Amino acid sequence: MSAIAETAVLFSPAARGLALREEVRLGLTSTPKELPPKWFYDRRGSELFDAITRLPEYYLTRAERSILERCADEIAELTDATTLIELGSGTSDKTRLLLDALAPRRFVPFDVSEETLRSSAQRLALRYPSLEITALVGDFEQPLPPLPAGEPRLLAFLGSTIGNLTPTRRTLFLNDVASALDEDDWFLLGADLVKSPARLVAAYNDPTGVTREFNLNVLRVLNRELDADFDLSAFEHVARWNAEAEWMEIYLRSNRRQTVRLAALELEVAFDAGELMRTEISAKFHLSRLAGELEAAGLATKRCWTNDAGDFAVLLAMRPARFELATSASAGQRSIP
Ligand code: SAH
Ligand code: AVI
Repeated sequence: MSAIAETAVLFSPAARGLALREEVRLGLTSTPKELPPKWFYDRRGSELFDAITRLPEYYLTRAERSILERCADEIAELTDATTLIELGSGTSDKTRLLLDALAPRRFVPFDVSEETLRSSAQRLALRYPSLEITALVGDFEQPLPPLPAGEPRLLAFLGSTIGNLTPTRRTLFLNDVASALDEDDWFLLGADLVKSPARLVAAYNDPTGVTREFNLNVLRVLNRELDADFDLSAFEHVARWNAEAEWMEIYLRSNRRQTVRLAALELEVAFDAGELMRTEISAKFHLSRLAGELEAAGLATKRCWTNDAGDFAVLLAMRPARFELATSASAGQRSIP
């Protein structure tokens, strides 16, 4: 078989553009202002995230990798999955541990960032020439498309990207995942755990400024795609631990009073000096409560693993037989070819 990965665009450039305009307009006209994190990830944003994963302070990726190194064989044994689907796949770097252990027939990486998705799918195609790869450009916050047939299937959501969803969105997402899976399909979830605020704050405030660049990158995306005139030097990176909500809050702080124009939206937005605009949350979890959230969505946790330091968890859950389906209103995205 030739080493070519097929790519299907479920989130068309037109739909993507419309979503960007709607979400940015809503976020910038809300009080307080906010921007959804999915718009960080153009090519540069994906590269910056990749650089974050190698920072000494950003323990998440290393912790999750160490768990997968230890448990990938067990995951393969328990699930016997022949199709691996990965949401928010990015570079699919850690996923190779799963691909090696499972040796599935088909891999379906799914990401909103088309360039990253295409290049990582091509890289994987070269490394795994007999693997059928169907890369999907899509938004996992919209109803998931029908998953490819070929049970047993394993749907992976790694990196604690689940922490970037607000609690309401997280509930909707988990319900959607449960609806998308058939009986005896599996869900593999990587989640960062609550720990000392000092370590958390350090992970999102690296002294080399990579996280700051990643955060500011969303303004570059808006300048390019919405013909906006954000002056990046007029915003500062702020990352704080919210102890009550148990999440990191990432903001851009306007360092002066200013007005920004977004020509494509015919919108002018005034910022006060010191005003905070939230660009991301990164929720941290307690293992038992997270398993409870999965259960409430109809997903039974069968196994979970943490790294030695107890920083990070990987949960393996399944759609038990006889679970009553709340059918997904799956109209938002086309089905998978
Ligand atoms: N899973 C990888 C990458 C995590 S970075 C890891 O564990 O390292 C988060 C990834 O999710 C990025 O590749 C980003 O493009 C993607 N992403 C963020 N929001 C998304 C959304 N709403 N729909 C689909 N992909 C999304
Ligand atoms: C992708 N996501 C899980 C990262 C996180 O840790 O919340 C994004 C990130 N933001 C700043 N640093 C990393």
